[in-house]
Amino acid sequence: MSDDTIAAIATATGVGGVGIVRLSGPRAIAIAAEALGVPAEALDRRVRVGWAHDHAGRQLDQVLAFAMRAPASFTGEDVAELHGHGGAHNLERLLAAVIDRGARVAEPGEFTRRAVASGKLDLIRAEALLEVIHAGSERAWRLAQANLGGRLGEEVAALEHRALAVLAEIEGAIDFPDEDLELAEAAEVDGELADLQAACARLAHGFRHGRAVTQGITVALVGPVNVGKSSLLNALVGRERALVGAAPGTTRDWLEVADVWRGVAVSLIDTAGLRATDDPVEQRGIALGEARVASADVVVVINDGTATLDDGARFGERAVLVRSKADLGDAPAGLHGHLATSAATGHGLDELRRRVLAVAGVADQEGSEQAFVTTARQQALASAARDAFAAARAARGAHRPPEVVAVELRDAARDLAQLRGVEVGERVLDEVFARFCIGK
Ligand SMILES: Nc1nc2c(ncn2[C@@H]2O[C@H](COP(=O)(O)OP(=O)(O)OP(=O)(O)O)[C@@H](O)[C@H]2O)c(=O)[nH]1
Ligand SMILES: [Mg+2]
Repeated sequence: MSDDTIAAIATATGVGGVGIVRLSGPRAIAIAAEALGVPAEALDRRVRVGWAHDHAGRQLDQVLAFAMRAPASFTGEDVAELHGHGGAHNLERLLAAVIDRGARVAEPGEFTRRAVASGKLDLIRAEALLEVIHAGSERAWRLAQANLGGRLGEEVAALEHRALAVLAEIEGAIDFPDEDLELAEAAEVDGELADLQAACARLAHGFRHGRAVTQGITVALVGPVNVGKSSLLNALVGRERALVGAAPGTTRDWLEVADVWRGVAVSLIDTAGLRATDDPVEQRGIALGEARVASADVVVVINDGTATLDDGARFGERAVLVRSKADLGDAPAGLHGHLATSAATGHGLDELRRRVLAVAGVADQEGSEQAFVTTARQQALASAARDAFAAARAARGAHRPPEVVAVELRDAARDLAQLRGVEVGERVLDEVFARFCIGK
């Protein structure tokens, strides 16, 4: 339990009907009651209307106030809330009124951090909470809510439990060296280790999906001048966003358009057509586009059959090869393997969206009970657990002493525990909660 009391505006800044100043810590309820000029008990189990006053006794705002006693609160500590009228200045004054009475301004994510510290939330659910708040698409929201509901945490806890069960078997063999594992038991242990390694590998691999769904993906359209990149962008987003022209070199800057494909946020980038040019402005436009393409998740390489062929090899697995203007006739030789599309008729656009999402790692369908990791922290620990299980299997395969296998299994179990947030260091917590806003 912390011995200081924190306070922050918990609602978004700006104009709103209602805004909330939240306090947590040992003096939370006393401070809120003092601001209202009522005894602390007056806020227990009832919502109270009253005028809040600043430290000098000046009337500030009419508020609703109520208290939640530890441990029955979000943070697990005493919590009080003042619901004032929305509006940045009004809420700043209410916040100042509780700071003057001894609370301190909360750090970003500090309320949630206290909830984790008091065991109200595990770290995975705290991370999911952040994702619920930031969810910009239906799938991001659904995935975040699933993890907030405990889906990922439960799966990880189950894997950890199984790792500890195998560890117990192995340690039995250490304690009673004469009783080597029976053949059947040994096969069971090996099978279980293979399953655990596979499950952790699946979790680690699922990060591509989790990240794409949570953070959205960027998709760049590239190709020679005049092949129809801007037309394709307009057709994909269903409105005239980029300038289209019959003359080559129409697009000179790159531009970015937000869209949503199958519930995933997509940032589409149109680029200046590639060609050799002496025009310094056009050269600069091409260079800026290339810099943006370098960080795109997926690169759609477009050709209409009249331009030099580009196999997109420099983009590796990020490339999706597309033939444009398919309405003009059959594929010229060399473009047979390319996905045929037409901005004019809409042909092939759905398939293009599907392929782009697949290249970005978005699973076609989220299995209803499948869990996904969504942060780099989670992925790193799932990978570490996978590797530790692999090392344990290798040690058994090489008939190393059970002590060696046990060391690897303990590592795997510790990685899984840390994934859930057990015994993670302050530095990791600092990093996780730095991404939160103040007041959460
Ligand atoms: N028939 C047909 N014409 C198309 C299609 N897409 C684009 N065009 C035409 O091709 C020309 C170039 O289109 P843009 O979309 O400006 O091509 P771009 O690749 O963005 O060109 P730059 O910005 O100059 O590099 C225009 O005259 C378009 O009308 C298509 O699907 N079918
Ligand atoms: Mg263009």
